[in-house]
Amino acid sequence: MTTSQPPAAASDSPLVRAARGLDVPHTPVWFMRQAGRSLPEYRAVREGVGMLEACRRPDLVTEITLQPVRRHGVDAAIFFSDIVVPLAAVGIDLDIVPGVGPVVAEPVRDRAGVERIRDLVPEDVPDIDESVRRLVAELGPTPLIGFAGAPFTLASYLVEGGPSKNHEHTKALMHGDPDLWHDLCARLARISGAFLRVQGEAGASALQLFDSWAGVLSRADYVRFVQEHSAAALAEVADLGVPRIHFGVGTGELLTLMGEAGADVVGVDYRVSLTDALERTGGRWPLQGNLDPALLFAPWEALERRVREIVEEGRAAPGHVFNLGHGVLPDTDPDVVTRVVELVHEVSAR
Ligand code: 1CP
Repeated sequence: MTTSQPPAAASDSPLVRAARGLDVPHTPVWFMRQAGRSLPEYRAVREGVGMLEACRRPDLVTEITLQPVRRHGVDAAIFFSDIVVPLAAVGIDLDIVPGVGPVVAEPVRDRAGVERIRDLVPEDVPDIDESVRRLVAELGPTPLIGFAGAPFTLASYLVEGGPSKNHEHTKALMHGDPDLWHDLCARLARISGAFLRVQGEAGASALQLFDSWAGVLSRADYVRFVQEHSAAALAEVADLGVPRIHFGVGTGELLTLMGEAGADVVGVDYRVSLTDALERTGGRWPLQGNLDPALLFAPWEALERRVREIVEEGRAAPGHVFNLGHGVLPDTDPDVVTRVVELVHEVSAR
């Protein structure tokens, strides 16, 4: 597979410029989970097609990724896939169960389980390469954001066997057998890095590492057990020269550590204001965030006030990409999402 550069216009888009700390015509905005159940056109396309299957079909991936761009006029597309797609691609037996999330047939809790996890090679995911190339061609000046799950969040699904509130098996393994934990995370970092690289080499304009569940860790545990592995995944794509966004939920205490893992942009969830995030990170990184997704259900006046505040707070950062603090909730009214995009563009126009 040959390496493709992102289109020049996409590399000079508001999203990429903000991520590099350059001046922008308006604050760029996109939403985590902007494709998905909140859109009737998504539900129509997904009818009768399993999630993992949908992620491996370039016709569906292309269509679903483009839907929110057409409908909302967002400043970036996020590649339609899932963090467990590369795990399935290296032969781990798992499924994405509707209403639940990823479920792993045999949770990974011992050396034999860890040793079965092999590296991802581009030949495992030719469809991902194809989907990204098609999308980059269709999107033109709109940047495509590629993504992967970070080692800790991936490890949590593998060790717990599915979604978890307390991550008890994961933390037990981490503290009980640090060598095995580091071996597991080193393998996941290579998979994650390779998955990012496939998307970057096919022309994605930015890459986001989702460490969604890292917020359950103390700073000390993050440093001792996680940071180096996320850093390894991010380092795998450093030479591509596209901005790398590093995001987690409830990671207010970890923002600087996540930046120092090698990010160009630090994602902030709604629990910490952008002003506080800026202070905590010392203005070292552009920030992405951080509207509470539940506020999309609030009366327009309340939502508008909050959007304006976030845009205003973001002006003080070296760069600001407007987003939610986490993903769009399934019952969100899509028209409200479109209105927020318009409002962000209007109030931030320079
Ligand atoms: O059948 C369906 O429609 C299932 C719902 C769904 C969707 C639409 C899942 C299952 N994944 C996705 C797509 C998805 N997953 C995207 C699409 C692109 C976009 O943002 O528009 C992305 C970026 C992801 C990444 C992902 N998957 C994360 C990180 C982001 C986050 O939300 O924190 C995580 C944690 C997952 C695991 C996962 N996959 C699906 C669900 C419901 C979950 C979460 C389960 C849990 O609570 O642990």
